[in-house]
Amino acid sequence: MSETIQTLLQESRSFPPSADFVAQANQSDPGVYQQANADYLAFWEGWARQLDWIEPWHTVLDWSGAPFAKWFVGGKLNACHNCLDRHVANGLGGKRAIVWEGEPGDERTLTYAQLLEEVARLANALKALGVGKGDRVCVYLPMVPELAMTMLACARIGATHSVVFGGFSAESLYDRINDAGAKAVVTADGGWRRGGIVPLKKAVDDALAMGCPTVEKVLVLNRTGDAGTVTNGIATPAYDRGGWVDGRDVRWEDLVPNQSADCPCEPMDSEDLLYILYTSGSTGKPKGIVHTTGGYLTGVYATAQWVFDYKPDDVFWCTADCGWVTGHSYVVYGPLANATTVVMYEGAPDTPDKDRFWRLIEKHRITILYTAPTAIRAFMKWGTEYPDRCDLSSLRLLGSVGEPINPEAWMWYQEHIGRFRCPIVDTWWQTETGAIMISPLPGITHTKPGSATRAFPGIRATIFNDQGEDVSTEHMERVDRGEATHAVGGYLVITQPWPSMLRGIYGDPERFRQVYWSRFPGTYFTGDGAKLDEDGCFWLLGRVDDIMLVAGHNISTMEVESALVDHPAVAEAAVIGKQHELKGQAIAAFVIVRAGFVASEALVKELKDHVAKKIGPIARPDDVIITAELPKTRSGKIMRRLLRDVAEGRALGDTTTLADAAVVGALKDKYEHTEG
Ligand code: 6R9
Repeated sequence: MSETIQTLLQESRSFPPSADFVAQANQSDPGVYQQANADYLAFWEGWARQLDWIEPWHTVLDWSGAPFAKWFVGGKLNACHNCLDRHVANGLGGKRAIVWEGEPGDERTLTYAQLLEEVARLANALKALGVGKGDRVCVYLPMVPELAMTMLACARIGATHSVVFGGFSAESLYDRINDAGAKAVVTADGGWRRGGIVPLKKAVDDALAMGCPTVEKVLVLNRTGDAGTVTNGIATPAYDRGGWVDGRDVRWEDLVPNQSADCPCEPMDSEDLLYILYTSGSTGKPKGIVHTTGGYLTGVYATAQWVFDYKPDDVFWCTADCGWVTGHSYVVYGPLANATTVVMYEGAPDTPDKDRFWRLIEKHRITILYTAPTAIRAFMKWGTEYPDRCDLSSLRLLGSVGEPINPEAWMWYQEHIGRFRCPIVDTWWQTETGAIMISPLPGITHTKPGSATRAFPGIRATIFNDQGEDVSTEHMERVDRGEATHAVGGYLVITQPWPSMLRGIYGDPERFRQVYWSRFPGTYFTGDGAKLDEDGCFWLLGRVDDIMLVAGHNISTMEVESALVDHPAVAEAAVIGKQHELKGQAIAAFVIVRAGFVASEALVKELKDHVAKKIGPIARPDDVIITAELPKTRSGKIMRRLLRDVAEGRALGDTTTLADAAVVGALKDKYEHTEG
């Protein structure tokens, strides 16, 4: 990777925080990095002390069983208590906890006191279904308040939740239910998406029909409930039709409202399981990532407070679904542990129109928006008229997560959404890390379009070469002497434990060691490539599997994509390396053009030339395919593996995690007709 081409680093724009932002920031002292890293255990202990503990810990970190960490050993606490009860006890019962909007436009607001009451009833309902401490509960719900409630109710009684994204198929659900050995499933009749109903209960029925012997009960929320059929004067809601199994299936409205609102929190060991979350992983069997209670809560609490700079009046909207880790850490646990008001939205960003996000911001006076580059690029493609017609003046901070954000998208976000008033925090982290690891602190960091900048205080991230040598130390010494002229690149690794780190892969300790700890023994391998620039800022390059070797040069797919998106005609690009007899790999690019541009041979040539000019002739793509859609996982990550299958003329691999399976078939046809 040492030869990696330096294009991204032609990006030299840098934006210091405004004096006004600094003056009010939760953290504005640049010395915090040095202080935290001088004694990282004391730093994290300071954060943990800000939570309520039933019993204190005796040891901050036990790393003797590495790579299986234990944090705040001996401590006891309850995550739900820390997200709800303690705020109500502190006089915040009347503060809004969740402001929710359904796709059809229905709304619901829950104060901290109301949310606590609902969660306590639901916790008692789960108990009535036989769920107790240590049991696993599979949660398969749309983005409705009941989803957050179910997570918190599980935490309250010490059950482990395993949320499965509502867009996943019955088959994915079946795999996840059985891997976790779930005792109960919480679902809904359906959820709203682009004006239609996603049939969730039906998928649960299909999954259970394939054989899920551990499941005893299914709790079913009536979300979309049309009137259904009426037989002999008795109405049967739509969600009861077919598939309903008496004794197994229980209607939410029959059980939950009758429960007592008094349900004490189960005292949990700091290392007791809080949840399992299956990674979207684009290859292989899904991994059940395990998170425990004390360290996880400490990590999300701390990062949310400093990265998002919460103030008592903030209205925070993280657009992620709770089916992803971003929804766990920054819709539910991080903001609620900080007593923040969170916005939840059920549906699509273009329903009823392409301004839905901006209408939500305008209506709820949202102050902090946290979304993904894939969404930002869609907004760029749709055009600025949609945000331009809305009042976005309530916004004061913007965040990005999920993929590298290319400089063009970053600048667009800053100009058209932040209107040059809002710092942007590009946050790098993973399901496995539990909390944000690399990100600006908005009151300190000079942000750069495309760079996630620095590791959070108390986190040690660095770059290793193929031999496992740390290439950053010497580089940073050169930086200090003012001698560093270019960046160093390699594998992003984390060299010391952190509180919210995964505690393993559920039921598979060997795979855990092998996937994360064997490439560089003793060090956590992220699987991502990165560069460190002459200011010590990280530039993420995507998964190392996505780095191409073209005629002896390492070129990251992300760099070529960035160069393409820099062209005015390009809205989105996905780049892969395909096998090539002479070069090893040749570059193929799949490109979506912006509204107003037409696909033509001249444009294809222009794009190839553009990349060659921006990066160098070596990076000139052999193929540029103009397409209407790209194959993505449901969390918006491009599935390059499938594009490689297309470009290399193979039969298509596993497409079950695709958001829209038809996309690849169409691309394959198109590729075979336009190749060359
Ligand atoms: C939080 C989340 C993790 C992978 C990660 C990396 C990519 C996430 C990023 C980013 C560049 C960022 N990724 N954030 N790449 N810049 N700000 O997305 O978790 O779904 O587990 O994905 O996503 O490749 O390794 P997860």
